[in-house]
Amino acid sequence: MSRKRALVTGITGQDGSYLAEFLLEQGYQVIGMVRRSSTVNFDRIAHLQELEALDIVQGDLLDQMSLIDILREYDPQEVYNLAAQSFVPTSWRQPVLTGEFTALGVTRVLDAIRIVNPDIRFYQASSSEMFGKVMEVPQTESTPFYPRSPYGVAKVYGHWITVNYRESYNLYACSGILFNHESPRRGLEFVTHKVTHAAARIKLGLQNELRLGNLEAQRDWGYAGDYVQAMWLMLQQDEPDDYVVSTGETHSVRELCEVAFSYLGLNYEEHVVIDEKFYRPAEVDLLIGDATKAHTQLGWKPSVDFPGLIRLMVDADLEALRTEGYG
Ligand code: NAP
Ligand code: F7E
Repeated sequence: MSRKRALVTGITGQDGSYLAEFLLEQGYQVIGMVRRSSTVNFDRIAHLQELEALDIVQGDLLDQMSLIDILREYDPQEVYNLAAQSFVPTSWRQPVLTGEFTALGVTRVLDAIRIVNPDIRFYQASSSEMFGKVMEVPQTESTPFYPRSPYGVAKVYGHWITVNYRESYNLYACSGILFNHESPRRGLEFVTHKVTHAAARIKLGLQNELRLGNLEAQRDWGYAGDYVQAMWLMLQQDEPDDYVVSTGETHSVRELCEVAFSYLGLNYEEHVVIDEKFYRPAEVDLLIGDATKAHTQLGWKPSVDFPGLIRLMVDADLEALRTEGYG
C-alpha cells in the first residue's frame, strides 16, 4: 500500500518541523515546500533531510503556479498551510507583504486545491491574534474577532476564506485557531524564547541585561509539539470544522520572566530593563482559550504545562550554549 502524502507549507518554521516529524512517524510521505533563498536555512529540519519519506520542493505562497504545479506533481491527500509572515511587530513595518503572504497566500493555496483536486483536505494555521481586543473571556470558536495588528487582520481574512471555500466549494477545509505555542525551536524574537535564551546567557555570564516591552501582556502559552497533533486530528474527522487549540491558562510576560529566571536561581528584576522600543502600536492584552471542542471532538489535550514549557526551553538554551563552548 502506498504511503499517505501530505504537503506542508512553512516546513522550515517551528511548527512545520514538528508537524513533519509527527507525520513521518505516522508513516506519511511528507512534501515540504520551501521558498527560494540565496542561503539555505534548514536548521529545524536538518535531522530529517536524509529521510526518503521527505521531499523538499521549491514554491512560494506569492506564486500561484508554483502551488498548482506542486499539487499536480505530488498529488497529496492533505495540505497543511503553515507558511506565513508570523512575527506581529513586523506586520506594522511590512503590512502589505504580510497581507500578501498571510492573507492572500491562503486563497492561492485554496484555489490550487480547487483547481487540481478538490478532495484534498486542507488545514489553515489560524491564530488567537484574531481575537485581539477580546470580546469574551475565555475565547471560543464563536467569540467575535477584533484583531489589533496587520498580522491579526490578515489571519482573520485567512480564516474566513477557509470557511468560505468550505461553504462555496464543499472543500474539506479546517481552520485551527491556535493560541501561542512555543518550544526550543521558536524564533528568538518571540518573547518566550527571548526570555529563556537571555536567562541562560545571564546565568553563564554572557550578558547581564534583557530589554523587554510590555510585561503585563497575558498569553495562553502551550507546547508546539502538542499543537501539531491537533492540526492532524482536524483532518482525520468525518466533517471539516474549526477548532480552538489552547491550554486554558493564561500567564503574563512578567510571570514568564519569574519562572525562567528563578529556575536558574536568578532574580529577573535585577536584569530586565523596560524598553519602549518593544511596545506595540496596539496591544493584545489578554488571551485565554477554551479548547473544550478540541477536547471533546478531537480527543486532544496538551501534555506540557506552563512552568514545564519554560523550564524545557531554558534547559535547551543552556545545553545549546554549552555545546557552543560556553559555561
Ligand atoms: P514560523 O516559525 O515563523 O515559520 C513560518 C514559515 O513560513 C517558515 O517556514 C517560512 O519560511 C515560511 N514562509 C514565510 N513566507 C513564505 C512564503 N511567501 N512562501 C513560502 N513559505 C513562506 O511560524 P510558526 O510559529 O511555525 O507558525 C506556523 C504558522 O502558524 C504560521 O502561519 C503562524 O502565523 C501560525 N500560528 C503560529 C502560532 C504560534 O504561536 N507559533 C500561533 C497561531 C498561529 P522561511 O524559513 O523561508 O522564512
Ligand atoms: O509576544 C509581549 C508582546 O511576539 C507576546 C506569534 O506566533 O503568537 C505569536 O504572537 C507578548 C506580546 O507573540 C516583548 O507585546 C513584551 O503581548 O511572543 P510574541 P505574539 O505577538 O503573541 C500568536 C498566537 C501568533 O499567531 C503569532 O504568529 O509579549 N512582549 N516584551 C514582547 N514580545 C516580543 N516579541 N519581544 C519583547 O521584547
